[in-house]
Amino acid sequence: MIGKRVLGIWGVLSAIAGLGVASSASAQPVVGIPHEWQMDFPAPYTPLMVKVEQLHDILLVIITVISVFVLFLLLYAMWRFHASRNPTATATTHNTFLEIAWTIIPILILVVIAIPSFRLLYYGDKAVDAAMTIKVTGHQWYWSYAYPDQGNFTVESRILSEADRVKLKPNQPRLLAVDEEMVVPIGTTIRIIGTAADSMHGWTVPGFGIKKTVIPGRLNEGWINVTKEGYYFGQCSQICGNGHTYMPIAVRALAKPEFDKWVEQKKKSAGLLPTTDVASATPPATR
Ligand SMILES: [Cu+2]
Repeated sequence: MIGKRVLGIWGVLSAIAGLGVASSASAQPVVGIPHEWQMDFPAPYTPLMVKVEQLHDILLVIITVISVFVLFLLLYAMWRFHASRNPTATATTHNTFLEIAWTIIPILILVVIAIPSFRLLYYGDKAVDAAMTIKVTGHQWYWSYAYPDQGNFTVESRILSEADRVKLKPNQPRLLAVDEEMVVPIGTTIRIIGTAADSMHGWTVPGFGIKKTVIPGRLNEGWINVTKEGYYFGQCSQICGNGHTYMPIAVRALAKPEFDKWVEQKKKSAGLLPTTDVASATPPATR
């Protein structure tokens, strides 16, 4: 049953991939998206998410060892001190060695957990040598992305309207697809500056390991460095009002030259560049 279902999912996924290739040669694959029967984290597509998963794997080992040890103690106590095997209970109340041990050992375990946790928090906190910045602003109920290093144009990103949703393309998952994605170059350290225009929102893309609460009047920083071209999806993760469900996050990661082309096009439509390469026959009047 499950095997059949998994096969079904793979069938659908490969069909989607196939359609994506067929519809346009330059179409980006859908990469960062949850899938049915998913267990564990989404696959990591930034150095930060790789480290998040590594920390998770260490913690999983530690909590498993602790849980098995406590379970063993419980079962042993139930067996060893059962009334039939131990009819007269002792009046022991203190054991200095045990008390010191069960205080010190958990402290050491917490320190062992705290060191990589703090290291990871600071790793994700500030971008080091960022090549560019994108300012993310949460609105009720859409996102806008400003590109200050590319001429400061802004892209507004809204969920596809109900009318568009009936004819979704393969790279447009329902309730996650938007009219204009945030576009980023791959292999580039990008500083993400987040703020909000009205209420608090949460800019969260699971495949990137980023989850920034964005707050009006404040700037919060994070960074991404996407390793693979494609579409990535996330959702607002801060209850922000009745449109909270309908402000998905879609990111399109492109190779650097493709990204530069996209920037040129955006600059032109924002009036930041001349719309043609041909010099004007009538030069602007000089004072
Ligand atoms: Cu929101």
